[in-house]
Amino acid sequence: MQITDKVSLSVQDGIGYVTIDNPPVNALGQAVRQGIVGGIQAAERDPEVRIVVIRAEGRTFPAGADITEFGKTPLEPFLPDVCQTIEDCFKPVIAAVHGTALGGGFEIALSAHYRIADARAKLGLPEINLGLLPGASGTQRMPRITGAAPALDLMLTGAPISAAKAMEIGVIDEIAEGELDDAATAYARDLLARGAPRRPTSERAEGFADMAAYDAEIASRRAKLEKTAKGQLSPFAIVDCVEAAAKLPFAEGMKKERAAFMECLASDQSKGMIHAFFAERQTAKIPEAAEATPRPLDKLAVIGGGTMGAGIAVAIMDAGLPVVMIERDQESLDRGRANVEKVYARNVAKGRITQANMDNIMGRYSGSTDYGVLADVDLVIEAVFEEMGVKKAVFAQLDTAMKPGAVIATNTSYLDIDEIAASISRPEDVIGLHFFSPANIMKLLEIVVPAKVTAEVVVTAFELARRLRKIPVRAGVCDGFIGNRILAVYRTAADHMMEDGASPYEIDAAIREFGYPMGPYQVSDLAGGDIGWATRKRKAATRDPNARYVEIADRICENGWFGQKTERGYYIYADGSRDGQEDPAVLKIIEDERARKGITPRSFTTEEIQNRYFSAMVNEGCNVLAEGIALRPLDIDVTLLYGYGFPRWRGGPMKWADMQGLDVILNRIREYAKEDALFWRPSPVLVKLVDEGRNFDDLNKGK
Ligand code: 3H9
Repeated sequence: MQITDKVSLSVQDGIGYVTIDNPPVNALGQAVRQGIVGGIQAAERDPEVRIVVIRAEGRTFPAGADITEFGKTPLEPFLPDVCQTIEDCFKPVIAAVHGTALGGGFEIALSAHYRIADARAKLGLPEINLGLLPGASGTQRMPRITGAAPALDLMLTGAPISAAKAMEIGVIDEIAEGELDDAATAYARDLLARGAPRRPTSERAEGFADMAAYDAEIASRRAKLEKTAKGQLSPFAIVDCVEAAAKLPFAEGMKKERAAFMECLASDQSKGMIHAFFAERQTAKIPEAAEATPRPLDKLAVIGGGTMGAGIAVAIMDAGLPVVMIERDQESLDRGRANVEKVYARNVAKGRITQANMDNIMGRYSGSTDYGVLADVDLVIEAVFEEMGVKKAVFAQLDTAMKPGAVIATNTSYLDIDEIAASISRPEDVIGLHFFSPANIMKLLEIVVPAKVTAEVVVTAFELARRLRKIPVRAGVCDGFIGNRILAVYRTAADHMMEDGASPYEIDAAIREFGYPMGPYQVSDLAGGDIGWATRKRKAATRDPNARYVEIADRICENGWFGQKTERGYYIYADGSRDGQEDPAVLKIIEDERARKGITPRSFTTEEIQNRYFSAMVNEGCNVLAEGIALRPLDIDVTLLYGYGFPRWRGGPMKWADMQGLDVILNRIREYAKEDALFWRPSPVLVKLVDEGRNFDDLNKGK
């Protein structure tokens, strides 16, 4: 019997099967919620039904509430009420779980009286990743079964657990041997034969057996969050709700959970994170996808075994693909292999993989100093020294060595890829693959699309990103592409503030306070100041003579203070420590520079530092859009989120700007322009959007 177009009820041998069918992930939209309630009620009415099984078609048990409904007027029945209907069913209810039972899906299962899972199922409460908390009884029902620690582990990390782990902590009663549907039917028959009663989770209390341990867990999590999640709403709300589960009657706890959920849902934090969730899936949607299919990607190669080349090789091997590393001589090749082995050896030392795993993975590695071995390679990534002449020399050799149709990629972060492509006979096969260091860890991959490349090569690069489990962003050719180009501008805004009176330590603190793990001067010390110094020297001749140029960084580098690797940069790193201390000598350099330029220092509030820094970021983001370097504002958001540490709970700079109001940002920029009209030129895109009363979200939606 069809209950709604997404849910049906069928009855066989006394068992009522309520089946959810809402591809792709059985999200719990209105028609599903209404269907579950209708299905349970119909099963209650049907005298033939003695026990109910809730199951799902397709690849998964519901993966949660329908996130696309968030922000719209909520439609009844609400999910907590659906869960209550399941629990209140006067016939026993079993949830049969497969795939990824996440969020509301797991809460549906927790509201059933019994739970059986496919052995490969994953269960989790990832709402925290959306700035939310489990809002359909998860914070109240789960701790009643497991106590505080396992419940908080799930809710605060958002990471799913295996069926076996779920069984260990008591939230799954049976793991299916063989087919889940058959096992669920057998389990239902067994419960009927045993006369097993309903077992409402809201009446269970084994999780509260040791209240001293429960309270201690709550206190310790709260203390930890003070250090790790300051300023964020949902982690603290989760702990409050789990505490309430043990302190308040169930119905009261549910009210608290609902209120906290609605508060989080209304916050900018969840709007930012929900934006990020969809944005990171949107970036793979590119115009070329409609016109081409990827080329084969069976054998890959990397040119260069330095930090970047080795990291890329590891990323490839981690994806289960073979890689060939090319270096110019045996000594460099040995060093390259050692760089790769170092990554895995550390994983072995930390117990993340076994030595046997490492040996197995290293079986996918081969190295050579002879470009001839590249004859059967499908895609090569050049990761040699960042210098046009060096790159062109490598590309000339690749042109000779690679088979026709091979993709030839460069990992350059700044150089003109059109120029590199034009230097060989097949520019249509050349593309930029800009990895971020460490390349095997960082999720972002800027795919830089030069003028002559074919659509087929572009989609092949996106397919590579998918296989490497990277988040790809399509970028156009310009100095620094999306990320580094925008970085150069907001770093300059920071340097201006430093020269005008803010210390690098105040600036770093303000940016950390915004939610970044590190401030810009800490990042510079980590990356090495010499790299930026070399770039500045390279560009000195072409710099606009009217543009303000801050020389503080050059003075610091002239002392050989390049950051952590020299134990001194903007900070002092005593005895190789990574915790930098403020350096009076740096403050003196800054003071001298101000005096030399006749600048009387003034003070900056945290808010002003943040406003200037992020206004510069957003304005350059608009320029990047205007030139077609980024397809949509969301591509900029994803770049800054995954490559540059922008806090996810703020959604990315463009989403943040939308939430601030674009008119507010534009007014700030116009105000700053009174001091420096050249640097603070409002981007025409920003002006146009404000004039037309539109925002970046409209651009994302193609409006
Ligand atoms: C919640 O449950 C709140 C409750 O506690 C309380 C409520 C009152 N809704 O990721 P994929 C789309 S909060 C709507 O590419 P995969 C996704 O956008 C929710 N749409 O597949 C994509 O669309 P498109 C808690 C959703 O196999 C398509 O499905 N749950 C939802 O790589 C395929 O997705 C979560 O946070 C959704 N819930 O990964 C889980 N989920 O094709 C969120 C997915 O148009 N989901 N879509 O781009 C996931 O983590 C992954 O999607 C999943 C599958 C692991 C399930």
